[in-house]
Amino acid sequence: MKPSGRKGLSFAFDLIPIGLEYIAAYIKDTVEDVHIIDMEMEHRKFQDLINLYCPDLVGISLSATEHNQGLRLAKIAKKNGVTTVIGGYHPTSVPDLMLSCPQIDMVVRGEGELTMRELVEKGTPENVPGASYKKGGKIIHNEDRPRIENLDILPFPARRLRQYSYKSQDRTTDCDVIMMSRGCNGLCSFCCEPSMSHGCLRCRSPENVMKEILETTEYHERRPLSVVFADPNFMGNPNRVNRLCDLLMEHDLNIEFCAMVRADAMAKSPEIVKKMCGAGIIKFEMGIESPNSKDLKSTKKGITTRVHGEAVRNIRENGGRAGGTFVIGLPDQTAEEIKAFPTYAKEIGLTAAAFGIATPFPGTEFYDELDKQGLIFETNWDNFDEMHSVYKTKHLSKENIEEMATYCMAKFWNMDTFIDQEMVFQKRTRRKKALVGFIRERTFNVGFLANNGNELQKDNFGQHIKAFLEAWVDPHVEAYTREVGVHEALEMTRFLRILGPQKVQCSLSLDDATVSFVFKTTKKTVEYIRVIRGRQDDSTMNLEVDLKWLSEPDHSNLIERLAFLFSHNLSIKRLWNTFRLLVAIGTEILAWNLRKAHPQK
Ligand code: B12
Ligand code: SF4
Repeated sequence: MKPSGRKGLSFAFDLIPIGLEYIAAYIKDTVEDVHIIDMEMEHRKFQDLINLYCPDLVGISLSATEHNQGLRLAKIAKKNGVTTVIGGYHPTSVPDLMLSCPQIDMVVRGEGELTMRELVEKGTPENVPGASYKKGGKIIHNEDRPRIENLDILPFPARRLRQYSYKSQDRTTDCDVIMMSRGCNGLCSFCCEPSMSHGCLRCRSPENVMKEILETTEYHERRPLSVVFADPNFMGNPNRVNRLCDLLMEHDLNIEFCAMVRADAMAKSPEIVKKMCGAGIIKFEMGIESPNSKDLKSTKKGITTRVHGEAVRNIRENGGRAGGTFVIGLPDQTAEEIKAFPTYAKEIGLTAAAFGIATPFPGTEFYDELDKQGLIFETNWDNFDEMHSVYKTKHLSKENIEEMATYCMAKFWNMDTFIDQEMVFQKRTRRKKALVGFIRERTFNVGFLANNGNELQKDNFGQHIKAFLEAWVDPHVEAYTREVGVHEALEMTRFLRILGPQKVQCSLSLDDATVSFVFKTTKKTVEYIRVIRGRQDDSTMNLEVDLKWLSEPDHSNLIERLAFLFSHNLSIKRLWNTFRLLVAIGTEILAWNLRKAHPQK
């Protein structure tokens, strides 16, 4: 079982419980029946599933944010007399805490395949390496199970047992997860990997991975696919990645891969980066963490800021997406330091960035240090999601840090970043993206931000939206779009011809706070995009968006909202301009749909 509860990045796409699929594949032949239930995707109640499947054993996979939901599921299982076992990064770090709950019978520490098989075969946890359990009111921890050194012995994850259709952010493309390696040789103080894999990285053979990729494409009936390599450190063995790229290039696959990589590896191997982008591995997530050497040192990241720029350059030159994650709210960071993060992210050329709040997960060095000093105040595991502040820092309050996270996100994710993404995208595809495709992607971004924001600050959403609006006002957007030319990044020739010379103003407001995006167009170009506080008087047409809508997902008053959107265009001239805008958009949508129906044209 995977408990429900989306957090952070999982609002962007569905999370596939690949660990459970690995275990299911490994025990399939020793049990009568095995089912994988993902409560995030499941519509039936757990009690109904128990009645349906009558399980002897329920295994639950947990990360910290799933602690509460996992215990709830275990309680229901236990009430039905079913034995419970849990595993994953979180229980591996806190087996005693988990076993202190009456509904948990066993914990599997570390990799689960071999331990789970032995458990179901023996029918008892006694003397099963890697298992912790209770006996006579006492908690027993069996010896650790040695790591699986040769990952090629593992059967591929049991995708055929999947009951759900997992999708990527656009909700139309299938997505999947593949692991080339396990573990990481990094020692970052905030990461669970050092305690999970003890600094040991093991890699599958590229041939074995390729076989799984081909099987996965068959599973998805050769539909376009978005695949995340879930390796914590994908470039940990560059030679094997190099060979995998050779194998990938022998096939004509419609797959876009994403990988989590260390910046130093990407800086060191420009040739392999080039090859990866050529082979379809085009999206990268790097732990940039901070522009300050003191933070990189205190977190034991083991890299210098010098490699940041080099890594990003190597990816951009080949048209890849250079994504970076930052850690904000470290114990001695100040507001000024954090405010500089998004600017640094743009300076080094990242085309995607996330700003997570430093979170002490049990099992990490970071947790031990803060716990020793009694600084962790949060007791609800739901909030250990890198989006909430959970411990006391020297200079900033919880509210300050959470608002900083919003500020950084808004400062980075502005129109200049979106256009920059398209300019890099063109290097690889040699074509401009269609305007409709671009707008569609932005609506997914808004959905992601709204979901994330609603989740992050349920009671404080308005305050965060206002911080967002404030951060968006940035003269750099106008300077950048004047220099680059939005029409150079997007295919909009026909659109501009129909729309003509305009100053389209799109105003976003919440209560008394308003920010406007002004798009200045000619018949052939977009001269600039300007972001201003308030409204500008000389626009030729206005679009009005009330951001209260974001916290009200109910679309029953759609007509009312559409009327409000165009409500500031009541003169004949403005109505005519609005009409031109609607015709221009309508024509683009029609062309987009025709192209999708007849891609060869
Ligand atoms: C890939 C990955 C992701 C991907 C997931 C892709 C997918 N599956 O679709 C993405 C990028 C989406 C992601 C998102 C997040 N992640 Co993440 N992620 C990872 C990473 C790199 C690898 C995890 C993985 O897939 N391992 C491979 C599989 C095979 O292993 P596994 O699932 O652990 O399962 C094995 C064992 O744990 C065990 N096991 C697991 N479950 C069970 C159950 C039973 C019954 C048994 C017996 C055994 C068992 O057996 C399995 C097979 O050996 C880790 C580690 C890292 N260094 O960063 C972080 C990590 C898991 N993520 C983490 C976090 C915090 C997050 C986010 C909250 C980040 C954010 N702010 O958005 C979100 C969470 C989203 C959510 N839960 O809603 C933390 C979790 C910390 C903790 N203690 O809980 C980790 C450990 C990183 C860290 N900070 O150290 N993540
Ligand atoms: S490099 Fe990444 S996966 Fe490795 S220890 Fe550091 S944060 Fe964890």
